[in-house]
Amino acid sequence: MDNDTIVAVSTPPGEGGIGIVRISGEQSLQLALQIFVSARQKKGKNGPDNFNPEARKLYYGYVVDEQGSEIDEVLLSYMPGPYSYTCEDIVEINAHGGMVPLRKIVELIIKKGARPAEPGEFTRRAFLNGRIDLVQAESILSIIRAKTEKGLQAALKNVKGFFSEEIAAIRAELVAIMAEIDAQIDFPEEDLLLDDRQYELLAGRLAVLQEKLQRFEKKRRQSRILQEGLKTVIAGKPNVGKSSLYNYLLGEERAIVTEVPGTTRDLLMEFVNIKGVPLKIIDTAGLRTESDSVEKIGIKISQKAIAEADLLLFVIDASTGITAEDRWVFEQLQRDGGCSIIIIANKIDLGQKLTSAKIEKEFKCGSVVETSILTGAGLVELEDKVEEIVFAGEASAEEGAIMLEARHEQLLEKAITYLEDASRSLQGKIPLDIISIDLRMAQRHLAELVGEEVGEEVLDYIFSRFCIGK
Ligand SMILES: Nc1nc2c(ncn2[C@@H]2O[C@H](COP(=O)(O)OP(=O)(O)OP(=O)(O)O)[C@@H](O)[C@H]2O)c(=O)[nH]1
Ligand SMILES: [Mg+2]
Repeated sequence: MDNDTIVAVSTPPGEGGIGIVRISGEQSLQLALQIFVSARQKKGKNGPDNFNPEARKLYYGYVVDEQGSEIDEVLLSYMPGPYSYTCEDIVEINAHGGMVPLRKIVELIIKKGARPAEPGEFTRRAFLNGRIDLVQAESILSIIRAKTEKGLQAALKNVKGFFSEEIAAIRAELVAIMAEIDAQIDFPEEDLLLDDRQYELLAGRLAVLQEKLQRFEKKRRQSRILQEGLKTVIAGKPNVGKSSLYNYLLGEERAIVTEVPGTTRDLLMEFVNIKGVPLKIIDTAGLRTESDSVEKIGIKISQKAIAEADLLLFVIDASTGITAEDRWVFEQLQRDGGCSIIIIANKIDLGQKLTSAKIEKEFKCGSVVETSILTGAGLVELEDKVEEIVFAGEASAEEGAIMLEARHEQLLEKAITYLEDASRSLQGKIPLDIISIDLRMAQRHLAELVGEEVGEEVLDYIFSRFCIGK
């Protein structure tokens, strides 16, 4: 039932300095007091029945089981609704961090009458009780999962309601336009019918809304990168320094580097943080046509990774010049839709047969950086380029980024399509009641975005991705 009192460990599993048990619901204080003895009570300074915690204060004491033995030394706080995370009465018990005492405390509370919380249920209650909307709830998940400072800032902005407010403003304008159109439909007297200029004005207002929504939609790529990491594949013929570059970006000797061509055979993958951008960085086997059977398998796997990359780091040897093998590798990197390529002319310390201009002329694609992993030349420039590509032409994450999930993108897309249909109908002077239907649909999708018209299944899906205790 939805108004049950629920309980869970809200800190991550494993050992920690402290762990927190959270209880939410009408009975939370009453249940907690059945297992808590304050230090003052213990010393006999207060009778056992008259401990009554004030809101938002910390009380030092002990959790005791039915036999009266102490389970843990704890701090208890009470946050009465509606001024709490869930808008319900919440009690939090800060205990020592081990899983055993924490589990024991949860068990005791359950015995007294609470039920274990489901994943995301605390946040779900915050949503159902109207404290946050759905976008904010989802952003809490993004905060939990943020891999970098930039991702965190973007998610935090959503939680504070930035994105929701923008959507609310767009909806308000949409509702105003709908009201004007409905007035026309309801009272179609001669003098109320729209003239050309009014049609144009309305179309203009719709175009502004469309543009605003499209700007959000574009942020999806950035969000995905901040959430999942930019899939970055280092590719090139054997022995050009791919694994050396991988190790440099990771800051540790993770991949084997030798002067033997064909050293790397397996795919190696790690997350790194380059200027606040999370990269899921992948080192691959050098690509070549002549190879033994083990290497052939490695090459196959490399090709698959290349096909799925967001960013390709194509490494060539600047000291020897572009070879037929490089050209063959470059062909492997080409594909429909394209993705970003940075060409890395490495080993410049050995003398340069190649200039950036020559490389650009040859490949006519991507930007070129000259590096020496041995001396460190050009590596800062490379990091700058990566950042530039991720935030190409857009404001950097600090001001610009917001977190958009696939669900948001789909709804934004649908709302935009309905607005486009409405604009087209306005221009074609199609009867107003048809335009009105499109606008209503657009508005409905925006309502679903913030969770106003959303089904149980969608909620189940969203909150199931949370951990228990959040
Ligand atoms: N002089 C010089 N040598 C380098 C540079 N970068 C890498 N090397 C050397 O080139 C050799 C090959 O480097 P790796 O990083 O193993 O090359 P790879 O592209 O991963 O090679 P495979 O895994 O065989 O495809 C090693 O001996 C490295 O020390 C550089 O900038 N300058
Ligand atoms: Mg290698």
